[in-house]
Amino acid sequence: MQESIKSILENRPALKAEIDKVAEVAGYLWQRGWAERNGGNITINITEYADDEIRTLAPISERYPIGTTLPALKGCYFFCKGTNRRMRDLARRPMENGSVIRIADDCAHYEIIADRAVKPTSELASHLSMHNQMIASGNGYKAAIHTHPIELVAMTHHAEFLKKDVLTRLLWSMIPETRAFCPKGLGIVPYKMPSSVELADATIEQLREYDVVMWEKHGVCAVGPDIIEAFDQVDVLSKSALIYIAARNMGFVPEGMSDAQMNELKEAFNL
Ligand code: 2HA
Ligand code: ZN
Repeated sequence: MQESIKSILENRPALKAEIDKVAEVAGYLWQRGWAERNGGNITINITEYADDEIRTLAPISERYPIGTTLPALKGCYFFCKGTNRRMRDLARRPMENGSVIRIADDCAHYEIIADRAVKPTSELASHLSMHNQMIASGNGYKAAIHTHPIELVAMTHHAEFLKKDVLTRLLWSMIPETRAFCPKGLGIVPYKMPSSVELADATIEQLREYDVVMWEKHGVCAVGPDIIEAFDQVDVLSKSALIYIAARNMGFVPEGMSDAQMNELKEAFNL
């Protein structure tokens, strides 16, 4: 097994453009303080860019188990941040801190095909489960992000905020953008062991209803048509959390927009 010499991105501008977006978002996560050390991960479905040459590339790793079987992923290709890699390094050198994987025909294993044998994220089971569900639902989403936004994680340390849709309503009511641009709100997954299949299963359960899912005392997952839009959802929620905290720091509980004001937005934006 030999690592490829030339990058899979060479002469593939459309694929490179998607990887450039991953690098851009990785930089934002680091700048926000949401990505300490190796914290967080990004995966994107790049199957549409897998031409005949990519499909015949020899693997550069052994076959690894996903940990679960995901039938909708047959024949799919993903770019994944590497496990134990830093988000800030992914921002500068994506192909050295992430890799392209091919899902095996049994839908339970994968192999790395480019550029280097960088093993994918420890949360691969959750990420691939999210992609499996997105493909099965036909929503056209291609990106999944997991990150550790300080204020949103802090909010999950309060039992009241873990009740269904309490946090959604609170965050929606802080500023109109959040109601408009995170229209489904956020689901909650009670604490589970990081990297576990139980966490993956609980996450996709919530994804049936929401595009953003909070992992209690750990972080956020979000999905979207591309990685920029997945990031934007977390960004607007985080902005709302900061407004709430700023108000509490000034010594008052923020009033929040009224139900009538939020419904007006719902109708205006056709949400
Ligand atoms: O990849 O964030 O949840 C590091 C993590 C695990
Ligand atoms: Zn994490």
